[in-house]
Amino acid sequence: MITVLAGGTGSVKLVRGLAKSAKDMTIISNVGDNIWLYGLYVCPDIDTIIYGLAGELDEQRGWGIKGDSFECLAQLKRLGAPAWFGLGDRDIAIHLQRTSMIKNGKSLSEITSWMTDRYSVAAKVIPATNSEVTTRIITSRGEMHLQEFWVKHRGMPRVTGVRYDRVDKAVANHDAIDAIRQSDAIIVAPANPVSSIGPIVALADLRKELVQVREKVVAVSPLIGEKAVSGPAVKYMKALDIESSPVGVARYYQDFVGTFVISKDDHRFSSKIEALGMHVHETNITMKSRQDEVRLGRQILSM
Ligand code: FO1
Ligand code: CA
Repeated sequence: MITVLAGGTGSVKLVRGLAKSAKDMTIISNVGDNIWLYGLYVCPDIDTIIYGLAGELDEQRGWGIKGDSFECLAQLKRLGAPAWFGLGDRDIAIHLQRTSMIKNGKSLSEITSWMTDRYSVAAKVIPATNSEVTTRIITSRGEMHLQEFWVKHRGMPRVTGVRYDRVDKAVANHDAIDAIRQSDAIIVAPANPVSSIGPIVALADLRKELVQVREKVVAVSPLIGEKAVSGPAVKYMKALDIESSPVGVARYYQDFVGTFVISKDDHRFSSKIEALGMHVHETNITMKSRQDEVRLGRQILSM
């Protein structure tokens, strides 16, 4: 069996590729992006992975359900409610049901397991923690929720810091710990290191497990050269003084990753990454098609 540490948009391609070859796959999902809106609990990374595996993801946007409409949001706007977050009509159904289950005492992991069943997704999806851990971005315009920074303010304010609210009090889901212990390989998806993988590995009990099985942990670089494949990774990395290159990411992952997969165009970084005590694997890591996803997935599984 394998376990994947994943965020949303940046991770779903590799997760989908791995699903084609891996029989028994567990995905440990970031929860730092989760947000309460209109009294509803929205879990973007969990939903992106499940919609992606179910074939329902809007792949142009990288989030939400394809073909969805936004009538409810338009009406909310008319009512004067803040409408900066694009909740689709069909997407809202999951937030309504999830919130009602939370109010009835279900845990986020129980709800997520129910959701994979409903969408006929074979993989297990486990929220990294059932505690509310929230990624907060510290900017020139004050501290705000990650979604406020990225969606409401379009990632424009200058970023000076990132923190994971309440991570010190949070405990990892026990099923996530078990999956790490039992897996033949643990794969870190090419996700934003600070906002997608960061909140998962900031859980002290989970990180401790990863450190112990470091030789089985394979990370795929989310950067090619100095640029992120997608999203604001570089902005967050700069704020945390992490060099914006695969070497910077490797250093950030140094204590819990044994093998680092980089683009074959990034050969010049290999020796620096090897000096961190990691194996380096150079290949084509861009995923533009389903074929690319499956090819990279297979390559990782055969390492
Ligand atoms: N991202 C956006 O850039 N704009 C949106 O309006 C938006 C809505 C949205 C709704 C549901 C959902 O599951 C995800 C959504 N996302 C949206 C993506 C989300 O903000 C991601 O967590 C971030 O892009 C960070 O990875
Ligand atoms: Ca995300």
